[in-house]
Parts: sequence; C-alpha cells; structure tokens
Amino acid sequence: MSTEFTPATGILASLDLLQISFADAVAHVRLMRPAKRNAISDTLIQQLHTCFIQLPETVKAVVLSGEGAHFCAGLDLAELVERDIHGAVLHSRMWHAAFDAIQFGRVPVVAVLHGAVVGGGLELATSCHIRVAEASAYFGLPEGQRGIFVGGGGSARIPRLMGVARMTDLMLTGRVYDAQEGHDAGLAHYLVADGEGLAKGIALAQRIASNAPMSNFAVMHALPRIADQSQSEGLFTEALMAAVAESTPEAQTRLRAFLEGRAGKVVKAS
Ligand code: 1HE
Repeated sequence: MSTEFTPATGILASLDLLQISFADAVAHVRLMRPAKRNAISDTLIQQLHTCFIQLPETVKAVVLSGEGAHFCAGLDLAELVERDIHGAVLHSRMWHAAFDAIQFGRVPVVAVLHGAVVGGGLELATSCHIRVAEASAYFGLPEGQRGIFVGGGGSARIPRLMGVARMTDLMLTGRVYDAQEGHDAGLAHYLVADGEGLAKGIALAQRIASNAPMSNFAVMHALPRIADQSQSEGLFTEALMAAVAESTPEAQTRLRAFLEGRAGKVVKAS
C-alpha cells in the first residue's frame, strides 16, 4: 500500500483548521492550529465533525495527528465566555456529536499522540479506536484547575479505559501522566520513540484497512455497546452481529481463501 499522501479536494479541502490527505484507503487528518497548541475552538470542533461525516467511501481507516509540538491543548479557553446554561449544554452536545462521529463513524481511527494530550485533547484521543503515544506525550485533565468539568465525552470514555479511580486522581490532584504511565494506565495501546508515531500510525491504519469492512464495523459499533450491556444482552447482541458479519460475501470469500491455503496464517510478531 502507498504512503504517498495526496491532499483532499472539495469540502474537505475547505476545512482550514485541518489538513486532510489520502494514501490509498488511509486518510490522514492533522489538527492545524499549532500556534494555539491545537486548542479546540468551536470552528475546529465543527470542522472535525464535518470531516468525519464527509470522508470518501474509499477511506477504510484514518490516522489523526496534531501539527506542532503538541497533539492538543483541549478546549479553546479563549472562547469560554459566559454562556447561559442552555448554551453550555448545547456546546457540550456539539462536542459529543463530533466525537460520536469519530467513535461511531464508518471507519476506525488511529490517534498519534505527542506533547500535550490534555483536557478536551484527551477526550478527542479517547474517541479514537487506537492510540499510539510518542515518548513526549503526556496526559492530564486540568478542568478542575480551570473551574470547569469535562464536556467532550471524557466522563463516559476515559473511565472505560483507565477506571474511575485514576480519572478522579487526574482531575482532583492535577496529576499528569507521562507517556509510559499513560500507556500503563490504558490510555495508549502503543508507545514509540519521538518522531516514530506517524509511521507507526499509518502502518496500523493500513493493516486495519485490509480487514473486511463489516468486521471493522462490528468491532467499532458492537464491542463498546456490548460492554455496556448485561452479559445476557451482550451475548445475544454478539450472536446477531456474528451472524451478520459471517453472512457477508466478503467473509465467505476470505474463509474460502484460508481453507484453500491462499490466506495468511496467524504468526508471532518478529
Ligand atoms: C491556548 C490553549 C487553550 C494554549 N485555549 N489558548 N486546556 C488547558 O488547560 C491547557 C492549557 N494550555 C497549556 O497548559 C499550555 O499551553 C500547553 C502545555 C498545552 C503548551 O504550552 P506551551 O508553552 O508550548 O504554549 P503556550 O505558550 O502556553 O501557548 C501558546 C499559545 O497557545 C498561547 O497563545 P498566545 O496568543 O499567547 O501565543 C496560549 O494562550 C494558547 N493556548 N492552550 C486557548 N487550551 C469540552 S470540555 C474540555 C475542557 C478542557 O479541555 S479544559 C483544559 C483546557
């Protein structure tokens, strides 16, 4: 698969706070507000939402990264003007809609993290499906220090990765995890040296893009929902999802290829 990325055209090219490019079935979406440490303004959250619902059908996996020295400094605090209660609820719901478009979108997203991954930046990262952290990455939830609360889905997503107790510690004490601690706590799946995150993220996205789309869909959409269900409901959902996936023509083709010796075997990493 190619790693030559070509820039997006049309509506995706008009999103000026993002840089979107494609190499075969992989899209690379880069946050482009480095002067503000990729802080998420209303415009940026709307552009992220637009991007993920407008991805071309040829895209099978996405890599999300941040330009500059930091992945994302969270909510743009300059825009945190006094909102009335209704406005504040709607603002949070706007973030939920954008990050739901990532987590429950059409294709898996690999986040490549470096520097600050804080506040809303961590909420963005945790709406992605796979996280690669470079050694420079650090994780924090400074909302308590700013007098606010998470509003971008963090209270629902982050405890599912690291547990309520660890999130409580980050929020109450202002503790910041370095890359290794974040990895150990479940915030990152892969830990790599500085400068190696993008190559790792692209390689993972290419691998993901080679799966059957229905299998990827099942992983993205069924796994988190089954985790929220009782065992009995979860097993029933699993049975339905399994039946849907294995009935697709692509599954039948792939299964036959294996049985006829034409498909790769499962091998240990070298
Ligand atoms: C910002 C923001 C921001 C930087 N909103 N403008 N997030 C935070 O509490 C994190 C706040 N940011 C920081 O702690 C630091 O900026 C960083 C550790 C991320 C980076 O430090 P550094 O030294 O590289 O950059 P800087 O000099 O602090 O910032 C450069 C510029 O970016 C500067 O603006 P300038 O016009 O003076 O150049 C900063 O003001 C600006 N900047 N971060 C606005 N966050 C849905 S609820 C989610 C709730 C949250 O996310 S709360 C956490 C908010």
